[in-house]
Amino acid sequence: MPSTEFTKDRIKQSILGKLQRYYGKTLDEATSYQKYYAVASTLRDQIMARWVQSREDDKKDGGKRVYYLSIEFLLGRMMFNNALSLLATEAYTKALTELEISWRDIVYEEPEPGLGNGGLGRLAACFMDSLATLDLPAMGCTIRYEYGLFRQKLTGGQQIELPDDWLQNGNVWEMASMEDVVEVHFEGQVTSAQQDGRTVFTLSDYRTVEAVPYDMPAVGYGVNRVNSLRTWRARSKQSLDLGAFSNGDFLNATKEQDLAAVISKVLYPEDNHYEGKTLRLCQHYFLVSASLQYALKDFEARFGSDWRLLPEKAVFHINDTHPGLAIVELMRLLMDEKGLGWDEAQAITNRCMAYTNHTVMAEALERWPEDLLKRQLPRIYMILEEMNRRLCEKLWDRFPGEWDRIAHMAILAYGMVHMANLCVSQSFSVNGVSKLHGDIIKADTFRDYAQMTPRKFTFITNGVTHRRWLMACNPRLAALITEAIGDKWVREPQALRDLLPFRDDASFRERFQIIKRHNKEVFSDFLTHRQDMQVDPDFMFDVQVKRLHEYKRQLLNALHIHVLYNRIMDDPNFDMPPRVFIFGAKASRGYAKAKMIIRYVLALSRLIDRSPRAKKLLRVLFVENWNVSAAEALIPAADLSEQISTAGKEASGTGNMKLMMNGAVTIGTLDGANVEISHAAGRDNIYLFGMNAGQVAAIYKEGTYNPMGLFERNVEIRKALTQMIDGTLFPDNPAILQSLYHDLLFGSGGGRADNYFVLRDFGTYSSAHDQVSEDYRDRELWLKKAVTNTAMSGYFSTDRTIADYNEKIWRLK
Ligand code: 26Q
Repeated sequence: MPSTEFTKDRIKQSILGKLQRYYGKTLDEATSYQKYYAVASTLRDQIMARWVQSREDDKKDGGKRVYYLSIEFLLGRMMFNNALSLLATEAYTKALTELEISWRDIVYEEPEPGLGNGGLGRLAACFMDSLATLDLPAMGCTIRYEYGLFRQKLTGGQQIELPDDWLQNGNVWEMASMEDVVEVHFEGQVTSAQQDGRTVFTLSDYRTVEAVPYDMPAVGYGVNRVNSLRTWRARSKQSLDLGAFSNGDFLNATKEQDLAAVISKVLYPEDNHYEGKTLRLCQHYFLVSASLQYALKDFEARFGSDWRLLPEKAVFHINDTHPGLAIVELMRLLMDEKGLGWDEAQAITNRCMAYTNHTVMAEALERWPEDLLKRQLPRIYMILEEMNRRLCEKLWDRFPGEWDRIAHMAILAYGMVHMANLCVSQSFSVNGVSKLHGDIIKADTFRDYAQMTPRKFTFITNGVTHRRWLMACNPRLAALITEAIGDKWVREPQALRDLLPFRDDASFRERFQIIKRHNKEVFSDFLTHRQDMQVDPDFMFDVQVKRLHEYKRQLLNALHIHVLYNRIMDDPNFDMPPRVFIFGAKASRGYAKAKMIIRYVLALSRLIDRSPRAKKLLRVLFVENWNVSAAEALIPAADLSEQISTAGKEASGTGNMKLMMNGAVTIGTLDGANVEISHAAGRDNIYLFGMNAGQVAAIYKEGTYNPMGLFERNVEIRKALTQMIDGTLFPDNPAILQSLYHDLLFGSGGGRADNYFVLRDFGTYSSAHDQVSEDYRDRELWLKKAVTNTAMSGYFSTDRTIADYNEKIWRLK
């Protein structure tokens, strides 16, 4: 890629030019935000030329492309990564230095697009980076939420949620494409008529929402390709109903506007949890209808109207079931708009759709009441009914008389639309996101389908982009690696393995350690800036950062901290390497138990801080408003990575990979991608504990688990749990954590006691931690483990993941 555009002097000139033209300001007069905007704009200029060229090339090329449909893209800030992809960081750093601007001053000015909840959304963002870098033609499609995931404040020992108004100062990276505006229709009535010997269905009296696309560039690293992330904004077709307006009926004059105004307003904050809200369904349909209409228009422009060619030219990837209505919408478009018959339309559709499952948790499986769908999307519902009828006929042939099995596999059953069954039955590919998860969906979640069409099922282990999660966020480690093994790993991350011999090189280990220490200091500064707190870089950083969820077991971590506190307080001779337990986690607004766990962690933090003795060895830090930027600051500083979900519940995990890449050692269960991490790093370089997925399933099935026995036998557990509710933590209101306590020992609301086996796994968890403390004292031993983890993390780059998707599923180029 030519990088001649980026001479220091030209960069300086264009930054000053932007400040003058956009704001009428000199460098001295400009605010930090204006400087940020000017710098970002100069990068955008460079991206633009490549972006246009990529589109032109793709038009001429006539190849296949993938549309990655996802209700979430958790992008994170883009300025620095775009500079990196343009190979321009060095030139920019020099230019900025001469202008007396530091990256740090302006980077924080960029609003973070938090258009996602957690793993699923962040994965989609990493995919965009690797797709472009591998030079694959792809378009990401999502919603341009006006408000992203809420901002979290921690006040009075608990979480409160504030709106994330990320667009208030505009978005330098987006470009509206007014020529691609489409209409999406809701509600209305379906009528049928005979036309040329076939039945034609039309929707009338519908409500119209316009979908306006805003594209953001996904810049390939060191290549010319720039792909688009298309974000759809909803707007009213006409701002006023003029008829109603002139009659003075102002309420109805703006009715149309109401639906339009809310569809792209806010991201639902639920992670791994399904709630059947009408607006959420409208968001899903809005996204898929707009995206598919565009895709078909693009196909027609390139290839005309031979729709049988579609599967060779386009593949639609359904990121979890949320965009699953794409299947039905494609059927509708092919039949109602393009005039195809059912059989032809379905054959094409089935060859165009691929589906990834991201969760096996029952409460996250998406199901919609049939009557809701029928009301909001009557034509879509009709097609679903017919699709289901034909599916059940086939199933009946295959499993005659097996009513239960067929109901379990059907799209419509007991008044609900089962999105997973829709996706599994109508896609040509279904994949899990780690080896273990792939096995579980085949053996359990989709067992009947897997028996019927085993070859449809596969797994592709997740990854993370090593450009954002190593090169950009940990530049010193990246430089050390390159100095040791050259820069091949940048394009071929599995070459990180060449680092392995260096674990036996004492001077390399020393430098690795110095960088880790430096990153801890940088993180402490970041924390000062962000929440006016500091953290001692001489402490071991023990990190659990992820959405707050019972299955992820932050409670197990907290309980262990509580026990450590008691050990320190009860035994004057107790000693351990000083450790700070760092949490970052948002809880969904309505998830009471998750919020209670946050209160417990914050209460422990206060309790420890009150004891001069305890706080010398033990601290608890909660990073407020956990997001991509916080992750970029903390992960390079982490020593220990907590991946402690109940086995069988975490489909993959991706934070585990980011931490491994940055030299953190994992303490974890054999769940999700931890299994593969332990194979890659080797048994000696990970701390495994707890039941495995098979044992969890067995004990669950037996139904004989009795946490009360553990409570009675284990003094440490008994003491900590008792203190949870005896006023030790909340002297003024000891009952605050009552239900947490009660759940662990007795269960609640029909749920079983300790449903996620916190007490059951406590013993082995605590022993694993004792081993961690012992090993951490042996600095050389620990560093060897850390280096090994970085060296073996290359497999977990999304460059490998995307190559696998392309080979097994998409077959682009
Ligand atoms: C569905 C319907 C209605 C409302 C909300 C939802 C919903 C929203 C978000 C369901 C699930 C999610 C998010 C799931 C998620 O993030 N799963 C994670 O995906 C990662 C990427 O594959 C995995 O690494 C994690 O293990 C998995 O938990």
